[in-house]
Amino acid sequence: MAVFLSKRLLRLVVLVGVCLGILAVMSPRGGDQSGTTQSYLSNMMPSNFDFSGSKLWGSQSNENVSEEKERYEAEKEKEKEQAKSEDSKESEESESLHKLPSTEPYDESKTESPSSLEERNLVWEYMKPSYKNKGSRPKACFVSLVRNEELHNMLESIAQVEKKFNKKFHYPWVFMNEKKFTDEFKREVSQATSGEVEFVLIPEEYWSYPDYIDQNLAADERRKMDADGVVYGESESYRHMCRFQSGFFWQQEALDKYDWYWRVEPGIKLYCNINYDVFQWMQDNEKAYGFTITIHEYMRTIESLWNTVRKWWKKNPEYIAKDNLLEFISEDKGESYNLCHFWSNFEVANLNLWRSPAYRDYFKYLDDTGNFFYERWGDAPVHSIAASLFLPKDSIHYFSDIGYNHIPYDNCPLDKNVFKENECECNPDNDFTFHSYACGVQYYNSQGLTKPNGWEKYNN
Ligand SMILES: Nc1nc2c(ncn2[C@@H]2O[C@H](COP(=O)(O)OP(=O)(O)OP(=O)(O)O)[C@@H](O)[C@H]2O)c(=O)[nH]1
Ligand SMILES: [Mg+2]
Repeated sequence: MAVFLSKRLLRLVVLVGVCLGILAVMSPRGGDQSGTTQSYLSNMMPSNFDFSGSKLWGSQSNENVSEEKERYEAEKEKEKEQAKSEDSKESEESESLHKLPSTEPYDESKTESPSSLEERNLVWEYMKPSYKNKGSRPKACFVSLVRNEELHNMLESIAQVEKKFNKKFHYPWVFMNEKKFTDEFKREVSQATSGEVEFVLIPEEYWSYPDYIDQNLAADERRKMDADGVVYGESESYRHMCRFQSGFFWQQEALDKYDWYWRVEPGIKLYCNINYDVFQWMQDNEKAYGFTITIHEYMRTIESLWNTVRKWWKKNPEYIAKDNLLEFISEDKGESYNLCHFWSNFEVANLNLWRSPAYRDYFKYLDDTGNFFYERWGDAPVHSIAASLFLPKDSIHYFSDIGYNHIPYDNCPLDKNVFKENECECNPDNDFTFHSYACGVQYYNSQGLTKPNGWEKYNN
């Protein structure tokens, strides 16, 4: 019994000892127990827990709470610093020879939640419904972003388009402007067109600075670009225009009823008759983007564009088409941008390309950098990179048969039969396609097309 009692006593002593030990370990460095308990608990709380407003700490003195708040703030600062250094590591990585994700097609059998599957559908899947209209008249229009002062040049363009094409097809025309069109403008263009016309006053939200733009910084950068002699380097409106053409023209309500658009700028020329319905041909042959002229961009205007695209690409590999046209825009498998793009003053394209979740996400990602304003990103490289990455390459089409001029370059058919049949009024010697400043060579190579005989003589 005594042995039994003393054993129990011993166990009790050990137990008490252990408890005291634990208490000793937990005892406050500065003798403030409550503070320690709080800090112990704070390790278990989510780091964004708001200590100040919490009932949990209701019994704490204000001093303890503010001490803990300080510690919390310090931790938050540390986290921010870490996140920053991770970000810069990431951008270093993307600048280095880091492999981009493969261009394997998106695996639809992947078990994803329906909503994310929907959002991440391939661009082609998104565009598919518009091709169900095959064989019927396409829902199509001309689109011109234009200023009132450009009325005369706009009338010249309309006359060209009507004479060479639209007098046979009567497609409607949508004119857009961030300022109200004058009555004179409306009257004159309405008389000049053979289809319906619509005038869009662009809402301010699409033609103004987003609140995250540092306008002083933007002005500084414009001054620098101007000093460097960059075309439109100083222009604020040019930047709004490029951003609008990249991300917003296709969002204007007036275009909701259409699947197709043909962009026409003031002062362009069409050199040849176009005897077929270009929209119908695009639709019925499952094309998505058509162009006439390719060209290199000025590096100075898009210095950070490619790195931004690469970062987006890494985050969204599902959107990249397997049989894309990357080779047109990059000669080292995406490591760098070769500055090639489709000259966007002429575009015949499916609006659903820009409406797709992929393009919306891509545009937002680009726009969030502010570099439409701090640099001078053009809608031509922005569109061309997207089309080259998102579309199957056989849905991109070069209209070698459409004689076209936007000062100072010509697309003039080199094929003698096409030239004759369509009564072209241009000089093939001036054709820009295979000029070294153009990107016809890169385009033909990337599409696996045979270049016309004698193309080399243009390659100066
Ligand atoms: N409403 C409006 N349209 C504009 C403005 N700036 C340009 N545009 C239009 O946007 C399109 C592209 O502008 P352009 O000035 O031709 O740009 P660009 O083709 O790069 O340059 P250029 O070689 O000078 O023709 C044209 O259709 C212009 O009419 C603007 O401030 N307001
Ligand atoms: Mg122009």
